Amino acid sequence: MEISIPQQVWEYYGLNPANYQVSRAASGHINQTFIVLGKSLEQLSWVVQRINTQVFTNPGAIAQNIKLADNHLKKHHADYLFIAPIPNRNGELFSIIDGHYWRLLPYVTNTIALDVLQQPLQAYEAAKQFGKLSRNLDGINPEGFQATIPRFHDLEWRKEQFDQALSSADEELKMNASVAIELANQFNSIVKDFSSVKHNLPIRILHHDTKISNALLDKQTFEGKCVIDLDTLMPGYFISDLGDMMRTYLCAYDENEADLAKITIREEYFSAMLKGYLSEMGHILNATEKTLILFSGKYMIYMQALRFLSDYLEGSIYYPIAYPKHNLDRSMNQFHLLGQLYEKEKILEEIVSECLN
Ligand code: GN1
Ligand code: MG
Repeated sequence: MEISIPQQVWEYYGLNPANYQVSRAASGHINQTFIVLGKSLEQLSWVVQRINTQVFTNPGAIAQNIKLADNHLKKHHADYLFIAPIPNRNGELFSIIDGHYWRLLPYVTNTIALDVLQQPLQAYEAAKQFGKLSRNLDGINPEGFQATIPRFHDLEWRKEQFDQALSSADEELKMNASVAIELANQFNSIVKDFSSVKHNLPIRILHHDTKISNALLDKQTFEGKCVIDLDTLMPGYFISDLGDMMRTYLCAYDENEADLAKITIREEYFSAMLKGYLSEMGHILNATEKTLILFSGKYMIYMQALRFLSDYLEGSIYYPIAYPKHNLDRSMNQFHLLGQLYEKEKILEEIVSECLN
């Protein structure tokens, strides 16, 4: 059923719908997002979102985390552009209408969100924005922050979920996915590596969804402006953020590309991404974290491959699909990207050393 913005949402924020032109945002798997553009120049533009509460079962945790971060940023980094939801007429970050959670966010004019990068400069600028968020939140007390999705980036758990999905999967789906299943098992050592390194990593407040389309860049100059989509702003390890950047910055095609021959890694984007990220986080990451830069990519790409594959085996109940094998193709895309990362490991490690010096 086509969802539209209910009248009460407009009322909660004192907006008149007649003054706006509403369209649906094209990207984002989970929430429903509307772009609400002011029809005249005096009118500000907005983003309206309906939260997927099957995925985010505790929206209160999202609001709480954002408030804690917002207070810290206002106090210590007053100039930082933090895209927090606008409080409604009751001062709340969510407006609950017929059991659905709605929110209003500022629309940042003259910016673009890309699905794939076309210039290394964009990789530098976007990575710098995610690095800046982590740097500005460095030192914040993680107490009071909650996991908005428990065990979200716990690779051991994602592997267990995959094993479960496999054991209860339909025979036909299993047969279709036999190559991907084989790959899932082949790369299993990444889970063991994660288990052994995680205890040595500091807990930070991180974004946890640093895919490229969550960075806003200036439309003309591509200068980084801010990051969006703060639902998973929560405690975790830095490998989540840096890894998801690798997953989405390095290839010229996104996770939906089914032609595997196109899935290759662009070293110059890796270098630009890392420089941008380290320009903010270089002095904050500790020595152990610095040894795990390339590992972060393996960890996140493998996890996303497992998540797409598990969903395929479960009948595609989590990620919306455009055709029956979509999640299988996405999973193969990610395994291929992972393979490329291993193939280029030596040269990428050289770039890491160069960037750290
Ligand atoms: C989902 O909805 P979106 O596009 O922001 C997912 C991320 C995945 C991403 C893959 C809550 O993010 O973890 O990396 O799809 N978010 C959730 O494109 O599961
Ligand atoms: Mg997201």
